[in-house]
Amino acid sequence: MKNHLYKAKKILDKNWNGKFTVPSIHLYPHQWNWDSAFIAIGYSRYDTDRAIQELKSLFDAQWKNGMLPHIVFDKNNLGKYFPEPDFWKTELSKNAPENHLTSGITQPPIHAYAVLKIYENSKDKKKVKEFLKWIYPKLVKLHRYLYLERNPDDNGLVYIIHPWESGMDNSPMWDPVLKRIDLSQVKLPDFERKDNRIVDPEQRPGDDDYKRYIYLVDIFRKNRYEDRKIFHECPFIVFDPLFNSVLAASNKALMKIADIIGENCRQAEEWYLTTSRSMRDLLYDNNRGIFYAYDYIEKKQIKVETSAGFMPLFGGVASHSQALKLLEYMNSASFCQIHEDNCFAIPNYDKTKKDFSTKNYWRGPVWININWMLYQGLKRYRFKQKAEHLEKTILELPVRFGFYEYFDSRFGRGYGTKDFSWTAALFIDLFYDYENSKKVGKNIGFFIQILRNEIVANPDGNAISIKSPDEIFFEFNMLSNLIIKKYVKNGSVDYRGIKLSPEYKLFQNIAGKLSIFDPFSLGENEKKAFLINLYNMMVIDFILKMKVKKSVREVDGFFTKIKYRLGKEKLSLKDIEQILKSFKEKDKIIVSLVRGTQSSPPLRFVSPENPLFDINGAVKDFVGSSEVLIFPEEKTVMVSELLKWYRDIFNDAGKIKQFLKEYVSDDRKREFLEKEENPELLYLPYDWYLNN
Ligand code: 9WN
Repeated sequence: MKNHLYKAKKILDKNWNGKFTVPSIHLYPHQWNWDSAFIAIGYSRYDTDRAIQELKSLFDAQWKNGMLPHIVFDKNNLGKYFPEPDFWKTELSKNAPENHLTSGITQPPIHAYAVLKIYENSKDKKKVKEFLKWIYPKLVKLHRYLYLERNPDDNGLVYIIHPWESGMDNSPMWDPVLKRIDLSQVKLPDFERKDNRIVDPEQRPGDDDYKRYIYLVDIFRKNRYEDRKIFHECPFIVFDPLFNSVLAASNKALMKIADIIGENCRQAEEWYLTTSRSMRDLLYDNNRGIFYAYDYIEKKQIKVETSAGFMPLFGGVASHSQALKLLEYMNSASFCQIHEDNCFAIPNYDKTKKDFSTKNYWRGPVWININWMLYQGLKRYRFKQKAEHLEKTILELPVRFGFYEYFDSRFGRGYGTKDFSWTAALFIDLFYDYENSKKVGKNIGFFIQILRNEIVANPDGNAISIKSPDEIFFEFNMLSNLIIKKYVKNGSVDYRGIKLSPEYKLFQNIAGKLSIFDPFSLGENEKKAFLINLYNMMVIDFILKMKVKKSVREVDGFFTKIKYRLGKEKLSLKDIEQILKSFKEKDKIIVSLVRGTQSSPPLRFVSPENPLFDINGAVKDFVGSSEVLIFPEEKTVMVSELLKWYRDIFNDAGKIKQFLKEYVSDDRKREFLEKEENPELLYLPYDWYLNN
């Protein structure tokens, strides 16, 4: 993947014109508003100066009333795009900037969010602080403009006046509103599209949509871009869940920026609270489990389900119960279920709708920026498994198919323009994220406890009277199952919750009795399940007893020096692993063990009745996670370093191929594993961070 990081940076270099980065040289040869914010996030990982310059150029063209235009035109590059300044005629507005040519509408205000990222990712905080001081008043001015001019009910819901303002131009969400615009009696200004000469028209918005886009711009021009007048005349006045979620996320970021430079952040906090409250109240539909756009003219929700409806996760707007419903709907056949065949991240529209299209622009394909925001949202709400799955697919798409503008939601193929800037930039961002998370634990930055002598972690439990082996077995299973059910959500373990729980107290008592229990007297299935559960529960117990904060690596000897008395023996995690390696499913078992790390599969209880079912489930999760990346086009398989440690089991690429084949859900990948004799095998670094 390093090679692709290089390619992504090269794309940004190619699209950089010395002042800003165009989204694409051919199709979009000017500066775009939210594109530049995503691009700056990518730069912030390796070139702070460029990231800053990108946003400085954009904000130089901010309107006098605070509006940030959706396009800033490159005067040296006119004539290649439509509509350009001759059509927008923004000079009609008293608010347009003097030294820049711009469009007259805006886009989702993700800039404060991007600015904070630049600060967080920078090495020279002092220098970036200067930039924060420069841009902070401009960000406030932008948000103030939205809350003053676009907030008709004063409830924090901000409206957009054009589909281009949503960034999701021909989203099916806008159909009901656009359809109401009757053009039969209207004399439209002359115009000529350029986009569908560069890109296959099948992948672009239709002419009916374009006519309406132009009709709306004509209204704005006639009203000299005066918001109050446009509000009364424009047939498209809509509360967009994406726009408002992005605004909420940016308000949160603005609060942090204010804090860093010593400004008062009360206003941003108030904006954040009112917008999110109103979104929860007015845009959410509990039956469907999604947020809808709201048609302000008809005063009703627009019941069309698109990825914008999940954006309240990104904005931190959704309540806990709403977030769970969003996850449920997002992770279903309507969008993309983990392990679903032929599923390439979250498409832009519900796949089960009859007008869903795998290739038409915002009517079904997969977009990297949208998936990147959903990934951030899933992480924010700690939906670990889904977040990981998404991270992996986002990274995979450009590697497999190229850095395209959008991707076919069924076959992954790239559409729109090639070498698209935000695809490259957000790939870079995720790549660094991914690499950094894998480095944790290798870097001995935290306190290390070196265990010289062995520790027995299950001293004799006198608190309970002697129990029979049967009772011990029963209670051990019951308590392990209960703890996992109660304190593991989406693969994350709530260690603090376990520590304080009555179940953990009881578990320790029963663990103290394991010295009178002989696991070797159990039947084959029961023994297998017991030893796996024991391993996983010992990991939890050791983490708590050793007061591990970030990683089991804080304890040198975690796997070898801490032991449980079991029957007549004292066994460490390594010893138990050794016993487990004697089972014929040793390959699956090794992969399914939960070592208290981010690279482990989500913790589950293995049932003594049918252990293989749960073991298979864990392996499937592992193969579906970012621990395994398969690139048929590049004839490459990347797997967790874990498999390298167990070379005695996974001795070569052939064995690994064989192993993965059974669990891969994507047809193309399975086919590749079946056919390819010699795939290149690369190992991914192990993520030692705690799975909490
Ligand atoms: C109109 C630049 C922009 C993105 C938008 C995307 C597309 C423009 C177009 O390209 O819109 O603004 O001509 O289709 O829809 O999100 O910012 O990449």
